[in-house]
Amino acid sequence: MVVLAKGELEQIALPAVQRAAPPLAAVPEVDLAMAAANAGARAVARACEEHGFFKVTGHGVPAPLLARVEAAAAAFFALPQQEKEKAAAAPGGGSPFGYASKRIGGNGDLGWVEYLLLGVSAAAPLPAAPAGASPCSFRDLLDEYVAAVRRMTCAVLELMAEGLGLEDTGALARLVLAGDSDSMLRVNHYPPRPEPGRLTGFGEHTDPQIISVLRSNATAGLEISLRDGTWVAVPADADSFFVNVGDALQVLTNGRFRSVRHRVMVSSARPRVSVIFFGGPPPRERLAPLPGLLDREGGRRRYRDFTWREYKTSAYRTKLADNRLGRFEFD
Ligand code: GA4
Repeated sequence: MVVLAKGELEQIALPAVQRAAPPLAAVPEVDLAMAAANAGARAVARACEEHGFFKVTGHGVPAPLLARVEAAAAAFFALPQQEKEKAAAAPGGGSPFGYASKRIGGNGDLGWVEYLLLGVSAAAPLPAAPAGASPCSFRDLLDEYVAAVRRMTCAVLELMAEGLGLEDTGALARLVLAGDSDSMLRVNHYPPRPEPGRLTGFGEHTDPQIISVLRSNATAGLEISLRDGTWVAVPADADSFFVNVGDALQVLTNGRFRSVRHRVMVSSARPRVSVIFFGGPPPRERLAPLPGLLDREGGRRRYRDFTWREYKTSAYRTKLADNRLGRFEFD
């Protein structure tokens, strides 16, 4: 990673509180393998209402696949800067897709991170592989990973629908399985901090999509904001996945599930690598409370009607920390 130019580091919006956040005492956890027998749907719904966040164990994504992805990601980020930048120029690459370093989005946000961002819709042919030592195999590997994680994501979405009491328990999963689902994969590399202290790796934000499914190496850094605004650190866990409720799911549940504000702080001397699958709906999809939900909630809608395309266009014009749903809320 190129060292930041003098003065550039100061532009990284560091949170006012530099003290380490206390650990989240009880991370809500759902064992997918046992969910049916274990009232998993109710536990998932509770976690989504309270935190918009939970851990998934028993996920069925093979450990060797996780290890291969982690090793390939580490190898990619270890390439010379020039090689990595070629990935951004690859066909199908380029903003917002491809490789980037320190710059997050197009509106001036900076973080102590470099990353690959790829479109991974369920059916469309995938863009060309990023350049690198063995680019084709890296892209192929990521495709294999996405297929496994998408399957698991759908199982989680079905539990959410069941926990919401929906008759149609496939309603959420279908959005992510659609051939034109607007889903993405992000591979983040947070280099070790250059000097003691805490740096903002990825500033606080909510994810715009329906669901984000994250895995990281055994390095801490992820923090979430609780309902009362307190930041808590999520203990590292390289074997499990973490699920975030995104803005679109908050809207689909009329505010019942909470899109969780989160960030990544870099305080470790070890590099952190995370891989996140963002499950998004098709662009034309109208985001409105799921059928059956409103009847039970007094019939009052919290958000006006909009499509995912409309929301995404608006979200991509915002700064990372902005409240993106605000302008879609009824007074
Ligand atoms: C947050 C979730 C995903 O990482 C992402 C991010 C995107 C980007 O990095 O380009 C955004 C950010 C994310 C939210 C608001 C906009 C868009 C940066 C930014 C300032 C890929 C996404 O879809 O939205």
